[in-house]
Amino acid sequence: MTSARRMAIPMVELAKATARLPDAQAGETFRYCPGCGLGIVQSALARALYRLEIDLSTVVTVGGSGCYGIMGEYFQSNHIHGSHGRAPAVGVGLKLANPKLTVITIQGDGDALAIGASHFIHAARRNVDITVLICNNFGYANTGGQYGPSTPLGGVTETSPAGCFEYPFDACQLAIGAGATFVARSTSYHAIHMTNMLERAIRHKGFSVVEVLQHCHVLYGKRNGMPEATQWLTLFKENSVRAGAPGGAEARRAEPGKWEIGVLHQEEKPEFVEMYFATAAKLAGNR
Ligand SMILES: Cc1ncc(C[n+]2csc(CCOP(=O)(O)OP(=O)(O)O)c2C)c(N)n1
Ligand code: SF4
Ligand SMILES: [Mg+2]
Repeated sequence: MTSARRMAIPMVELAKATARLPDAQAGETFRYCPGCGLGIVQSALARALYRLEIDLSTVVTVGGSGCYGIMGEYFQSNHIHGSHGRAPAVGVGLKLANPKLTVITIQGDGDALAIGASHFIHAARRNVDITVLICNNFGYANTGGQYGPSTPLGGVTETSPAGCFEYPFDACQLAIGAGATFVARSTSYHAIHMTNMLERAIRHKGFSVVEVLQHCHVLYGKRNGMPEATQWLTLFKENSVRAGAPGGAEARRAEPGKWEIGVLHQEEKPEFVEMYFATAAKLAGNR
C-alpha cells in the first residue's frame, strides 16, 4: 500500500476510484434514510478498498435482505444480492470456484445472527477466507423495526412495545466461539477506526468479522428516545472502550452499556479452501 493512500483521501478521488454513485441526472439518490449510519459504513469500506489497492474486478460483495442489502451496489466491484442470511454460503461457493476472489459479505444483525446464524457460525468454524461485515442496528429495520437477537434488553421495538425481555447475542463473542480467526468491532462514530478494522479484516487470511454498531435513528432510535443521528454518535463515542485499554475489561463488566471496540481476536490457522484443494490433490494422487 502506498503511503499516499493512507493519508486523508479527498472524497471526489475516493468516489471516482471505488464508487458507483446514484444517477443524479435521473433523479436517483442514495436509498438510505438521511443520516443513517449505513452511509458511514459504506464510506469506510470504500476507503479500506482504496487503501488496499485491490483490483475491484476481483472483489465480490454479497448482500441480503435489509437496509444494508443495497450497499454493495454502490461499489465498482461485483455484487450479488443473495437471499436473506445466506451470504456466507454464497461467499464459500465463490471462494471454492475462484480462490483468488476477495469476498466480502455485507450483512445485517438480523441477517447474520437470526435467519443466517447457522451459515455464519459454520463458515466461521471452517475458517473460510471471507470477510463478514455485520451492520448491527439492534433489530430488523427494513421490515419496520422489529426486535431481533441483537436488540438490547429493554429495547423498545415494534414487536417489543414494553421493552425486549430476551438477552442479546454478542456477535463478536459468537464469532470467536465459532472459530473465526479475526474478529473486530467498531461503531458508526469511529469512521477511521472502522476503516482500519475493515482493512485489516480483508487483508487477513481466514474468516474475518467486523461488527459495526450502526445507528438507525429513524426506527430503533425514535422508539428509544434517540431520534437524532447525532445522539447516537455521541452515545458510541462516550461508551466505547478500546480493546486492550487498561481497565477496559473491568469497566465493561461493571457497566454492561459499554462496548469494546478494536481487534478482539486474531490468530493464524489453516484455511478451508486451501485444505479443500490440498485434500482433493491428495485423493487424486491416490487413484
Ligand atoms: C427468507 C426471508 N425471510 C424474511 C424476509 C423479510 N425480511 C426482509 S429484511 C428483514 C430483516 C432484516 O434485518 P437486518 O438483517 O437486521 O437488516 P436491517 O434491515 O436492520 O439493516 C426481514 C426479516 C426476507 N426478505 N426473506
Ligand atoms: S430504517 Fe434505519 S437502518 Fe434503515 S435506512 Fe433508515 S435509518 Fe438506516
Ligand atoms: Mg438490523
